[in-house]
Amino acid sequence: MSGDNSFVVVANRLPVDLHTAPDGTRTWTPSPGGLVAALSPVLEHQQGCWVGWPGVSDEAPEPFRTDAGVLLHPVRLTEADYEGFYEGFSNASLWPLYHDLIVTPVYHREWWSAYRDVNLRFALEVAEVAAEGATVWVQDYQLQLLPGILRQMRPDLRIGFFLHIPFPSPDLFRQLPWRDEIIRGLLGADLIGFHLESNARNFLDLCAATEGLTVEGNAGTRRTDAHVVTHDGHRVAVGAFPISIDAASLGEGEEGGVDKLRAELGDPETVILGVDRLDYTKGILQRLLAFEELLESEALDPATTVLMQVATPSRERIEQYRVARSQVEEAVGRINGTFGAMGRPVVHYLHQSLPKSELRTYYEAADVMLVTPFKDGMNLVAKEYVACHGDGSGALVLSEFAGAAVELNEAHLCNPFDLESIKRALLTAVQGLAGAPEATAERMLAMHRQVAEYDVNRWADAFLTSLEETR
Ligand code: GDG
Repeated sequence: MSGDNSFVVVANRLPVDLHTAPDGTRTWTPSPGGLVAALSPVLEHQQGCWVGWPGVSDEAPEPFRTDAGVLLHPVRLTEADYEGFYEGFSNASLWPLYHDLIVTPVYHREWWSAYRDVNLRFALEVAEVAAEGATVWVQDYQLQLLPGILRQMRPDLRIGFFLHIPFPSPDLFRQLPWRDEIIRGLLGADLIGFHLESNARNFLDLCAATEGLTVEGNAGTRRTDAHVVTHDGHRVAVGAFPISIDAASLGEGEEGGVDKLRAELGDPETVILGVDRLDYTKGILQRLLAFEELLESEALDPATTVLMQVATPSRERIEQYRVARSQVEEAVGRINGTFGAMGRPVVHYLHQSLPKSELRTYYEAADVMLVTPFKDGMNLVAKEYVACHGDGSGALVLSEFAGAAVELNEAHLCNPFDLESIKRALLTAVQGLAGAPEATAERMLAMHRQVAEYDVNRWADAFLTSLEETR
């Protein structure tokens, strides 16, 4: 069983959206995104293939080529698959476990069995489309069994795996009932990439403590000095490859857009911004509470300060996401009830996904960006904000627990578990804009250089070069 694609990307989600016209006509259109942008050059150059779920249960279009020649190969998932594999095991078991138990993970045997089945189905599809000796790049926590299954089916393939979320410490990981299967699944790859050296070290420590595995070397960034050797002699390289953004995909800001937005907000002196998927890992409630306390203590003035929070709808059928949403919305209501005026809220809140161009205007307009996750693999929002402030304007408040804090260490770092720490960082950032403009600009420019130099293409190149070197 083999196809004719020499480069195959596999991700839970295929980069397509289903559009239904008013007359009911349905069309599948390629959807842009950071990962697509990063991988497009290789995919297009090699006329590669992307395997994934098209985003709608119980149906899938026939495989089709994008205008640029990339083959999109859908994997059909039933509603039951979606519930057990995606909402259940991926997002109610693995997601909280890998984000250090911010909420309690739930483990169900039926979810695990759905996860195994779906990983097997993905493997069958990949085995069908991949050419002899092809390079296959598997993305993220939904597909951790795929490398192991694929290696058994197709030992000729060169398999890379990248984890987009953190990898927890061995002590936490060991609570997973199917820990051995996951480790073996991952070790089917030739190269396993994480965002940070600390994630890679967690994985290496876990392997070192697992019978039959030996670990050589230490994890490096954008290179692979570390290897895990399995009992049958298969060598798996392990490294840290911090993801970044495609500055070009942020597009151009709308001419005059910033002035228009600030006027709509009532021309405040200070605009503070948060942009997140509505996820309990992102610390949205905590930042609202910190903002509220600063208003209460009159450290911030509601007449001259506004907070804009964009919370993109996410995983809405999972109980803990519903709870997170209602807590956030209750806080927004309370803060506006206390500190707003008619027609002049102090928190502007959207529970919607905005077009990228609009998001860019928000980033440009914001004096302070608040990024306060309890745990985050990287956090691209922080990097996108920095990318929009190449003129040195603005300030970034960033959680120490976001992967991005390793590279963006000129941000105002805070501990999101400590409201006082968020308050301090936010206030320092706001006051620094007027009080220490040069130092503030220097910090932003240093971060901008970092993001401009290590963009998402560097990430993809570094990973794929390391993967080639394992041959
Ligand atoms: C996972 C990891 C890691 C948000 N709202 C809108 C919108 N967005 C875009 C942002 C950004 C992306 O979504 C979010 O990326 P993050 O990195 O911040 O967070 P996750 O979704 O949790 O991503 C994370 C990432 O994978 C990559 O490896 O960094 O740690 O959790 O690009 O701009 N985009 C549009 N409208 C919105 O309203 N168009």
